[in-house]
Amino acid sequence: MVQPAIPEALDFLREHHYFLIVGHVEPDGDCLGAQLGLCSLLERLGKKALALQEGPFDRPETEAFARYFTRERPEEVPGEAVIVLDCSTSERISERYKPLLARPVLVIDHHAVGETFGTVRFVDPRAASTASLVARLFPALGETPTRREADWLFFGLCTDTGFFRHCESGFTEVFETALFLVSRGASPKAAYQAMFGNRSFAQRKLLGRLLQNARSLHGGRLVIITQSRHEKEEAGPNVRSSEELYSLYQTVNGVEVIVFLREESDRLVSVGLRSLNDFDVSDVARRFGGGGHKLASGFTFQGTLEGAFGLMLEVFDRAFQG
Ligand SMILES: [Mn+2]
Repeated sequence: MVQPAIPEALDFLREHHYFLIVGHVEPDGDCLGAQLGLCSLLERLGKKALALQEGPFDRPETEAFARYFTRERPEEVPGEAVIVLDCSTSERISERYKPLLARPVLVIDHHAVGETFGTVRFVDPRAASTASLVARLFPALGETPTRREADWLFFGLCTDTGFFRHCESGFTEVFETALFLVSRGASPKAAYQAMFGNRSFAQRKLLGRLLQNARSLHGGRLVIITQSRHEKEEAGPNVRSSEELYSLYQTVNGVEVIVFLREESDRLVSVGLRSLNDFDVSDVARRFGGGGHKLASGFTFQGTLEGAFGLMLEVFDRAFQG
């Protein structure tokens, strides 16, 4: 049995009839799967719902989702309500959709830290994914997910658990949700293929290159990987390998934190942070205006690649000595 949804969220869904469903910028599988699953549920309940997303859909596992989303928000409809998914703060919402926060807003999220925005909040940090929370809405509203809805939500759950690799003992909620979705037709095999298959040759070459760029610091506790703009351009548009990069370096003996610095322009570096255990990387990300979870977070650095590298050295010199 999946856990119950909170009554306030159910009332919000019952009361309104026209919904705009918003996620975060640079959407991942959890955000997209949760948006589509919820949109489809609301339509089946006889409501009007539109999933808004401007992408980019440039990860190999999210490309196929693009066609289900609308980019521009339509003319305002009287009484319209907004649902924000998978956003720990309103900063995670694209500028294009931020004006929508003036409407009644239901926030559905599973991040532990964040800003308390929205009219009604259905937030459970014990849930492994936002898709898990959307899954709870189905039985609570007397509905059963269709195969397609189950696939979307299962994909979200698989994304945020790294296909169950990040689940520790006691994470029974994950498997209760998985059982619920797989028994409604979700295919683990299809989800695995969608997550890890469908890579291009260029992607594999890039991965090889970035593996070479990694530096091991603090006796192997810290790994910093850099990608220059030149390497990014050489790989071609929409070629990313960051998640695989993290998972490969996570298998290295003694590693605690992995930092991936990607030069976006000569004054902008995106910083991705992953922790394996106790180190809370969301702390670091928040200090520099970013966000995320304890084990996965990120921020944008205004400056050069060398500057970002230096900053990370400074931060972790202090952190690992203290
Ligand atoms: Mn999520």
